[in-house]
Order: sequence, then C-alpha cells, then structure tokens
Amino acid sequence: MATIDPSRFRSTLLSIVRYGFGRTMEQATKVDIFNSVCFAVREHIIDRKIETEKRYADNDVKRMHYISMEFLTGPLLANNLINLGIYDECRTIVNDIGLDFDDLIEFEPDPALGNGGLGRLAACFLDSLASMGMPGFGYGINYDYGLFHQSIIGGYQHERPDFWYNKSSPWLMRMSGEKAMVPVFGRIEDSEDMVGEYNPMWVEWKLIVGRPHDIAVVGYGGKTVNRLRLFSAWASEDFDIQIFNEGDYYRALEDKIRFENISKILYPSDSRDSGKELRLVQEYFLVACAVHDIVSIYLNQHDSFDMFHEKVAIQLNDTHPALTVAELMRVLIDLHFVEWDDAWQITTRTLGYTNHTLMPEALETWPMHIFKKVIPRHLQIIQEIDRRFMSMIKEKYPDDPEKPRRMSIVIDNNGEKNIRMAHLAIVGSHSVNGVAAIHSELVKTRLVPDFYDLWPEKFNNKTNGVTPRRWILRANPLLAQLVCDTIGDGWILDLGRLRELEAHCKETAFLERLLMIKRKNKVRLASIIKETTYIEVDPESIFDIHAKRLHEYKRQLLNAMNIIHIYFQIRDDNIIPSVPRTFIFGGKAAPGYFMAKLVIRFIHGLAEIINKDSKANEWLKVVFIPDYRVSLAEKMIPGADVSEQISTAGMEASGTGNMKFAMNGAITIGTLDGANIEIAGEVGEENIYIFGHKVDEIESLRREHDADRFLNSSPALKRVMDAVRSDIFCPDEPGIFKPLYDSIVHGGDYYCHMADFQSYTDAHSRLANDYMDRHNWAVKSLLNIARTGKFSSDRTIKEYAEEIWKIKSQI
Ligand code: AZC
Repeated sequence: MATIDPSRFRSTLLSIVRYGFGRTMEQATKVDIFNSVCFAVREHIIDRKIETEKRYADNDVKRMHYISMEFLTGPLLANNLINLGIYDECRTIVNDIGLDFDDLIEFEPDPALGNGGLGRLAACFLDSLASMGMPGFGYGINYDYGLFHQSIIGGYQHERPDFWYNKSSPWLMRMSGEKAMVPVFGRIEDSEDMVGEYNPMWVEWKLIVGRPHDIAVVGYGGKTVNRLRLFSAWASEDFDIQIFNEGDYYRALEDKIRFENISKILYPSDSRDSGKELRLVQEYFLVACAVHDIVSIYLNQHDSFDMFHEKVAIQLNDTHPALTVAELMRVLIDLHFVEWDDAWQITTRTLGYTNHTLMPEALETWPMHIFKKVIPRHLQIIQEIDRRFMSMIKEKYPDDPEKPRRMSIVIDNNGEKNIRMAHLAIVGSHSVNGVAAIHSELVKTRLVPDFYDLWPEKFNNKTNGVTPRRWILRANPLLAQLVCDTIGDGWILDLGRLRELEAHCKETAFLERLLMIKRKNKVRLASIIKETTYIEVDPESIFDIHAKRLHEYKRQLLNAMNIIHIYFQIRDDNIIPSVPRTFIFGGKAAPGYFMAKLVIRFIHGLAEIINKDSKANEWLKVVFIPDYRVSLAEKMIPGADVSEQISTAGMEASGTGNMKFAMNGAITIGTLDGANIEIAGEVGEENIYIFGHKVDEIESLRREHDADRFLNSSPALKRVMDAVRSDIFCPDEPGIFKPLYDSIVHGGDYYCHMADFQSYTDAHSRLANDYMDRHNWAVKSLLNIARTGKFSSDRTIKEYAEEIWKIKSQI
C-alpha cells in the first residue's frame, strides 16, 4: 500500500490551485479545490500506471480488451484513495488544510456513462482486473452527456442533460498523438470479386478522428493501474477542405459539427436503439477506434499476426460492439493483406461475446440500407461471412431447409434486409456466455438453440459479480470495519472468506453491532430522503428498497400493488400491521417509455395519498428518491432491510443490484430469476423470501391468461385493481392510470402481475412477521453477508480469465 508525504501532498495541492487554476486558496472555488485534490492524487496513480504498462510490455503479456458502449464508473476519488490505501491519510491532510474532505468527496459528479446493469458490470470488471493484477483494459466512448438527470415534477419524471465533465475532468487524461482515423460513409465501386483480397474499392469515405482519453483504473493495493480508454469524435483537420475551398463555409462546418456529435450523447435506453443511424455510427466509431488501438499495441511488439490470438483477447459487451467482427476482418485483410481464411481464424480465436438479455426488443438488428450508407465495406464483409456460413449450414443440415433462414446473419423481412448483430457476434466469436446460470441455459435452449446445436463448445456461463471495494468498503465503511475487526482484511481480495463470519452468528454482542450498523445506515438514508423529497421516514420501520431502471419486467408495479393491498388492510380492514414499513424506490425510465414513466407517476400517486393518511402513515410510507445513480446507490443499498428483486421469471438475465443488497445484509424478496436463484442457493432458503411462478410456468400462464378468473377468485386482488383503475391515487388527474389497469386486465398481463400477486403478498407478510424477531433477523442478515462471497466480480473475472481470455495475473 502507498503512503503519502503530508507536506509534499500539501504543497502539490497548493501549487496546483495556484499554477493550475490561477487562484490562491482563498480565491479558489470548490471546483478548483476538487480538481486540485484529484490532480494531487493523480501523481500517485500515474507513476504506477507507467510502471504497470512497462511491466506488461517487458513481459509481452496477453492482454484482454473489453469493448463496451457503457462504463458506469460512478465517482472515482474515494475509490481511488481506498484502492491506493491512502484514504484516511488524505482525509487528515485535506481537513488540516482547513478544507472539508467529506464534502469534497460528495461534490464529485457521477460520470454516468452507462444506463444500468451492463455498464456498471463493466466498471466492476475493470476494478477486479486491476485488483487482481491482470492486463485487462476498457474501451468506450467519452460521451459529453451521460445518462440524463432525473427530477420529479408533479409526480412525473423530467429529464435534464448531464453535461458531466463540462469538457474537463481531472480523471480524464487526453492522450495526444494516439488518435485513431476512422473511415465512414462513401461507397463501393463495382468490381467482380471484391472480397477476400485487398480491396481498394471503398471510395469517397470521410474520416472521423477518435481522440483517446484515459481514465486510470487503480487496483486495490495500488500495485496495478490499468486504463479505461474513452474516445471522443472529431472531424479530421483537412475535413472537407474541398467544400471550404469551394466557398461553402457553412455546409462544411455543419458537416464538421455532425461528426463531432458522434460522441455527444449516451443513448438513454437500456434496451433498444436500433434503427437510429447515429447509434450505429457510435457503435462503429467505438469499434474502429478500439481495433486500431489494439492492433497498434500488438504491432509494437510483433511483426506478423501469427501470435495475435495468443496475445490479444477481445470481449464484446453485448452486441453493441459486434461490428468488431467485421472491423477486425477489414483491418487484417484490407490494411495488412492477410488472407481471408487466416484473418477469419485470427478473428474468431480472439473474440468472445457476452449476452446480457433475452428480451426480443433488446436484440439489435439493423436495416441493411443504413449499413450500406455508413459502412459499405463492412456490409460487404458481413455478407461474405454470411455467405460462407450459410453454405456450411446447408451442407451440414441438408434435411432442414429452415435452418439457413433461422441462422443467417442477414435476414430478409418482407423485402427489407436486416443484419442480426447477435448472429454476427456468435459466428465471429469462439465463446458465447450468459451472465447467470439460468440465463446461460436460456440462451442455449430458447434464444439461439440452432447455434448451440451447431457449436455446443462455444457456449458457457459466467455468473456476474460486483466489486466489494466499491460496494462494501466504500459504500458501507461501518460494516467493512466490523468485518475487518472480526476476521481481518483478507476478504477484500477474497470475498469467499466472509464465510468466516458465520462462526459469530450465535454471538448476541456481534449481532447487536450488526443491527446498530444497519440502523446508522438507515439514519443516513433517512436524512437523504428528507433532503431530496421532504418526506420524514422512521428508521425503526422496515426499509424495503426497489432500486433499478424502471421497466415493466422488473415489476415496480407489482410492488405498488402490494403497497395498495397493505394500505387497504390498514384503512378499510382495520388490520394493524406487525411492523411499520417504508417502501423506497429509485430508478430512471427511458424518456420514450410511456408505461415505465407512468409507473413513476403511479408511485408518486400512492405516496401522495398514503403518506398523508393519518390512519396509515404511522405504518406505511412510500418514497421515490429522484435521480438514482451510482453515488446514490452507495447510500441506499447499505440502508436496506429488504431488497426487491421481483422480475418476471426468465426476464432478468442476472441482476447485480441483488448481489450488492445481499452482501450488505439486506434480505431479498425475489423470484426464481437470474442470479436470485444462485443467491438463494448460497444463502439458504430460510434467509431469502422466494415467491412467484417459475420460468417454465410463465409461457403457459400467458397462454391461458384469464383476467376474470384471477379477479373473481381473489377479492384482495380485485380491490387493488379497482383502485388502480379508479382515481383514488390521482384525484386531480382523473383517468391517468387507466393504461396500467388495461395492460394488466385487458392487455394479457404479459409480465404476470396477477399470477404472482398472491404469493408476493404472502411472502411480504411472512417477512414482516419475521422482522419482529430482531435477533433472528440479524442472523439472517449476517448469513446473507457471510454467504455471498461468490458474487465478487473477482470470482467472475477469474473465470473469464481462465476459461475464455487465458490471461494471467502479473503480480
Ligand atoms: C443487463 C441485464 O438486464 C441484467 O440482468 C444484468 O445483470 C446486466 O445486464 C449485467 O449483465 N442488461 C442491460 O443492462 N442492457 C442490455 C442491453 O442488456
């Protein structure tokens, strides 16, 4: 671990404020101070970064490159200090100067370069790679605008732009001189045989320049510092010089701006943006910049491509970077004159593809005409890949004439041709993995069974994980301290060791301390709730938290239905609950997702009525905390007694929030979906509340759906649904919640709210009863902490490293 020399740190800090920002300490703004502290910390990081790079180069190590459209890092200062081992020292020094360290930490904006699970997973992976000393790097886009800020006005979500770094962040290091030149647009000049050989026929393309910016990724212990390289798009300098010369200054500038817009915004949807040309250009831009960089690094040390797959692994984070298949082929064939068959070997041996969702609407397909316009050469390569693949399929399955249609990369949909990105990724990779055991099974059996039949050896599972450095050490310092006091600090790099805590599950004093920590975290959360929503909540009540993107399959609406059920029990049935409950929500809805936004409005409708009802509000409160993001998650998760993981079975690929809550001692109420199944397997069925229908039952449920039967057989459900339809929760805007009612009662209830209602409310009552036995609850909580070591992303990364990437720790 590093140490810092206080006087040197202090003088560096003062001189950055003065010579970097031109101010004295008295004049300096908070931004100046924050940036200066980060710059002073950077000194400690950069030496290690340079040393790490040298170590990798000297040993000519195999490197893994993780290409992802999203990296949801969250604030970096605190984590960097923790991983460097200088958090406490730095805190003292900064406070001694008369600054407020904790305030500075809170001041840091969230780099919100991701939507949710997929982007946050990528960030956890980078932390694990560096912490385990592995040569693994991230490639992404340096979006000017990250995920929108959410505010709530009159119960409705409003979006505001997130200009997160305001053109400069102390963590972003512009790496001048390492730019990538990316050809785009243009056309293919007709020629007899254009594929398989050097192809000079892509003409009239334009160039986008990719400028790299590095964010250092500090591993725990500070020995390894890797990098996340983010590219910004620029128009090349001689951009349309001809148009300028022709005197059309405005048109030339317009085009320049159009190009520079490529890295402007993160698309704010967590599922689908296909069809939008700019999104395809973004995906291509990222892939082309990354491949350029990866190939240059390789060629620095090698003069042929013979060793490529032994020195380079590339992981595709979902299909967004699937164009890597075509781009690597193009670079090998067109720029380095490698033969098609050799290039294909190299490509498929290098690439691995991770699938993160089964939802049909999230599976990217692109109209071929957009490809033709944006990347005509890549289209040509993809068509050739497909042609060869199809002839192999026809030869292998002569008796199944439907196979080619089911498996082709290019598909003809009523005259319009589309490119299926998942098929491209599978054909072009040697490994295809899902992100939890059940999900990986469903990928094989339901999503792409033909591919599994063809290449069973390609398919594997890598259950997700989360980094304990951020999600315990940073987010829950009190718990981390208790654990260190009890079993030492070995768990930080070996989370399985939390099992040693089990030995203390009968010690009252230990359990008391655990309960006290939870209480303190709840008090902290209560004050955030007060500040952000003006709602007063009672830390003695159960804090039941549902925090994640708003999506129908995640069923925030089912949660709301249970709240209404409890409310009516108190108000109309005079049933006094066993314990007061606070239902807390957080999450953003995609701006164009009407139903998800309506659910947000609905939750606010419940809050408005219930929190004001004096008969109920002693027992029941509803809160929606706006602008859910990594830094807020760090405060919500440790304050949870109960974690809501209630997706319709078969729809949540894995989930990672579920892991964070459990390792912070919350008890899960959840369906047998995604990683919940594995969490249940680890913690034991008495320490989790499982309810609802299973994956295999969902299809027949949907087929045989009969709303009236549900309503007639359950007065409780009927009462709740009548309330959804009525204006009880929207007295000033009558009728607004009707679409919620209609989707459930008349729309086939695709997400099975009605079918799971009874078992969900039952599970909630069991849970509330159990909560009253404080001792027993503390045991459950402890066992959740002790038994969730499997869900460290270190374990996940170790599996990827050994089974897919073949990379090794260098420490
Ligand atoms: C998410 C999955 O929905 C979630 O279940 C999983 O835990 C996470 O990836 C990480 O694997 N998917 C996404 O965020 N987005 C897409 C396009 O799948």
